[in-house]
Amino acid sequence: MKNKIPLVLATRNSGKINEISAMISGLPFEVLSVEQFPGCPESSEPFSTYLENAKDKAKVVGDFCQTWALADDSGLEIQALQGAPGVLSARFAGPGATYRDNWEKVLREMDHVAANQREARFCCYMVLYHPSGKSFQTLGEMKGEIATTAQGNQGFGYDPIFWLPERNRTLAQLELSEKNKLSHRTKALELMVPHLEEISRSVSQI
Ligand code: ITT
Repeated sequence: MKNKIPLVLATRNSGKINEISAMISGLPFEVLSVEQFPGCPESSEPFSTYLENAKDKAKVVGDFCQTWALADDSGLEIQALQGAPGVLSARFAGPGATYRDNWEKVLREMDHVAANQREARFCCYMVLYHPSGKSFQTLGEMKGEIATTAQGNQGFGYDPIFWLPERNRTLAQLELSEKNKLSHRTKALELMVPHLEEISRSVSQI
């Protein structure tokens, strides 16, 4: 097939863009950014579930750009905090919070929590949407623990406090290629690959 299929990443999070672009680079899709579509609206993520928010993010962008759109809504869930920050991960320390504000709040709230009760997981609900109405959804998860101090400067979001016992490091101490072998986003995208392949096959037959 000569032409690649346009696919807009429905996010303005540069960490996600770097990760997804690297993961998808082997497939016959031309990965586009919302910045290439002036005036492209953004979902306000109004829902209380990841899946509804991910669907809304993908639909808002796909309908505007009239192409396939790929979105994810993801978050950190901490057992000792009854699943918080959860769907509010991006805004845990309030509207406009920085990544640092958010992970500092987690560290403060986890201050009293014993070493053997610091389990956490990332989850990623991914939605691939086309304005014709076709859509696919997948879920990826990654288990770990909340560190007692922030370490590392790679990645984004809560990576500096997400401890991987089997690596003896936080996610922010891993290179992007290493994180991309393990992450919740990778797992969701791996499950999306058969759908992307099916789309590329059906387009190449036209
Ligand atoms: P978009 O909505 O534009 O995609 P966002 O940053 O608002 O970007 P989410 O609504 O999905 O993304 O919020 C997810 C938050 O969860 C994100 O801001 C991070 O704080 C955190 N998060 C998600 N995936 C992460 C990862 O791989 N590493 C660290 N933190 C992550």
